Amino acid sequence: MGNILVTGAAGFIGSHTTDQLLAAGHEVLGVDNFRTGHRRNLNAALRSAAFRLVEADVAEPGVLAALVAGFRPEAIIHLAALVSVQESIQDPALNQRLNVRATELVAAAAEAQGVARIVFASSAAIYGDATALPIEEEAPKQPISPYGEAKLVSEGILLKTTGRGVTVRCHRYFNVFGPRQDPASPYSGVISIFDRRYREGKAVTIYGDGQQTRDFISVHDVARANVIAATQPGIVSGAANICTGRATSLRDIVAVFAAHYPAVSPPLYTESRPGDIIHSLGKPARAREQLGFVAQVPVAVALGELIETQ
Ligand code: UD2
Repeated sequence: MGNILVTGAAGFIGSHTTDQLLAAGHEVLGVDNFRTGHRRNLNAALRSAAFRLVEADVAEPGVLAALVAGFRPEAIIHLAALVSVQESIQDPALNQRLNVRATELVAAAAEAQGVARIVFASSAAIYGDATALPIEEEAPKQPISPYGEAKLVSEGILLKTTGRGVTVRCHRYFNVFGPRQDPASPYSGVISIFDRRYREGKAVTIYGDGQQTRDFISVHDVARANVIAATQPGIVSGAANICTGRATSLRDIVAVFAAHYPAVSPPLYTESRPGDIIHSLGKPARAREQLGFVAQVPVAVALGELIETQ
């Protein structure tokens, strides 16, 4: 079992990835600056002797190089990021620093110190408003936000290192949901917002008619894809969608919540959000071919688990 360094370990996807790595017997060094991550997400991990957590900013020059030199990881799973599309529009310089500069430092540290693999949190946001569904990896890349642009640029930076002995996997996550996702802003993932509203006994708001669909994928599946890419022998470099290939509408989501919370008032319907897309769906074939990854948790099951989570 190897040493794996996880950046953004205290975040939503990072903490689940850390939990699965530890369960599989790996030694994990987690790095987080707690800007949007939370120590409480790592409560379970922190009880493991195989886990160490360092508070540091990976966009700060020298930080990663020192950590990699000390820990000698065989893989870096780079999940630290500015995760809000909205914030990337408001503060493009911060987006550049946290989403591009940090990636350059990951690439440089990996290359200089012989790290065998990098797994990177890319996003379906790199495709922008895709016209043909399901979205294939070869589809046009026309990101419509600084966030999507930074993820696309980062893929390029990382894939350049592959010629120099590093295997790189770029994971284009679709709509990830599950426990520990932060519902803090109106632009947080819709399921995290709905979960909080139902827990509070309040009606949710649906923008539009609720027939819009997304390729919602459980964070448990996403974490498993990360573990496979970081640890399984024989993986080749490349980028792939991490999605289910199944469309779920907001009405489908609300139906599951409503069944669990019969006392909560029905949703309020209001105008669609400007710029909102109606349908998004990924094609999952390439992740299956290149990683042997197939999403396993049905959305209704993962939603039920989220609702039951304390
Ligand atoms: C956004 C981000 C994406 C990612 C994702 C989080 C953009 C362009 N994309 O995409 O990068 O961060 O969110 O999963 O910003 N909705 C409601 N009621 C609410 C909240 C949302 O009806 O209280 C609707 C929303 O208008 C949209 C759908 O739910 O039609 C999904 O919204 P989302 O923000 O979870 O996800 P998405 O795919 O629009």
